[in-house]
Amino acid sequence: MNKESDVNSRRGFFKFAGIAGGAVAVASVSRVAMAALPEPVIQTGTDTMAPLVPNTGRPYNPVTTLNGWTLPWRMNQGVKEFHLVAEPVVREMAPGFKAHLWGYNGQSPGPTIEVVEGDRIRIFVTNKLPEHTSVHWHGQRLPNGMDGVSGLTQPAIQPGKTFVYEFIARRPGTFMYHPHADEMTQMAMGMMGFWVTHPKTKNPLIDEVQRDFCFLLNAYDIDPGSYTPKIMTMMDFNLWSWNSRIFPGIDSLNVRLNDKVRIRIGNLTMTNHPIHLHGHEFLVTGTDGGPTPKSTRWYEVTTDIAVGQMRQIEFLADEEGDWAFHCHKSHHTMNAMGHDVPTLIGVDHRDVARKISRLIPDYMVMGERGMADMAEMEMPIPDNTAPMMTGQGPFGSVEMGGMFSVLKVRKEQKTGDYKDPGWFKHPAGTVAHEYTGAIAEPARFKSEGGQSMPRANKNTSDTVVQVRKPSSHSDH
Ligand SMILES: [Cu+2]
Repeated sequence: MNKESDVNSRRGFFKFAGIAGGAVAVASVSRVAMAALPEPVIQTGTDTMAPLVPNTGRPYNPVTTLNGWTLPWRMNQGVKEFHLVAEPVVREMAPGFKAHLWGYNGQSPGPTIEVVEGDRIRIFVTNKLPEHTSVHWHGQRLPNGMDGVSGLTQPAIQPGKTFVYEFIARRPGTFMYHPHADEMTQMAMGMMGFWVTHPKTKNPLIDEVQRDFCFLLNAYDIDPGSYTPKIMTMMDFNLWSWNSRIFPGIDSLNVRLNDKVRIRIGNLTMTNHPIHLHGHEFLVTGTDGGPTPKSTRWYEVTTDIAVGQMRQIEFLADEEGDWAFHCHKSHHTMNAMGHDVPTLIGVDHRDVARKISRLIPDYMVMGERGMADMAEMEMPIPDNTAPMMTGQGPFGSVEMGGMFSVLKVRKEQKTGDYKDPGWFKHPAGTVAHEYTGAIAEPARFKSEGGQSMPRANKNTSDTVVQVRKPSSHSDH
């Protein structure tokens, strides 16, 4: 049947709607249309929808959801009404690689919900999944019966049913939403979304920023050549994503030189992620509990985000360039096939390869000189498989996948313009380059036995460690 053509027709609609712009979309979206909002990835080719400027209710500075969008609402007698539809979706995780996930309103993750501190909110949740679900509003202060834990605080929402949640957004900050029913399956399938509650009045702990980005960390285990995540996986995920996108499918964060930038990140994977920014120092200005007291803030370039946590980082983008921004666990900047491959650096298996290729014509030895070759090789891979490491930069392959993007800081970027400015044009003489002068032999350190406890028996033979790991499972 035609889930695919359904998606395509929605794309067509969205292309059209995209021309009208965000603000108009709020006014014109009826409740029925809201339930059928399309996947915005296709909207303009940049994948990230422009911030949705509110035209009803209290004003605020909207966020930009990386490769995502904000859910429009309807004002009904002072109550902000949203409609979430839990349903199977097709998510393009990177160009040429589609996953069959579960999500909300046409995609995974679901749309970002943005409200203002003190807002009364009513959220209709329609279940179009083949099994029951519920929605937990992660981090919110709310009446116990609105907490969305099926079995504990409410009956589960059965397939075909619609439930209503209603509460007041009591504190400003960064939140998430996700099911609290068959969680292992539903979160492994991509059901989650971001939530931002903006401050009602000027808050001494919440600075005004020019750019405010948000995204969720999520992970999937999808076998090369297949479409559906394996839901029993606990550790060995092979796709590490931001908003269900993997590099080079993750949009860059485009900012103007000297913009104050906030990035909000929530972690709904099964492991922690040390998120690292190049070229700038940031402060953690908010956590799950809201804005951090100023006395607790210090500058750093990496912050670890544990499972279930949210972090807000802030910095002044005062260095021009294309700055890498990524998870610092190197396995999380690889796509499928990144694991279970033995390290073969220094192993010469030309002879073995010759013998095997007589039996298997496409056989290819991987990683004799490191793994960088992998990024350049045109290997035959099954259909619908994300290349392990890709992404062409201005100087060649970036050799990255997974949780990786680029912060682009530009003098020429206009205020409020989120368009990708292209690659940075480095001023002459500011790029690392080959040295072509004479090279002197390095003076090698010669002393031996200088350690505090010298080896007792000098007659035993030395041990040389060969770099060849068995395919042991590393911790992720
Ligand atoms: Cu990570």
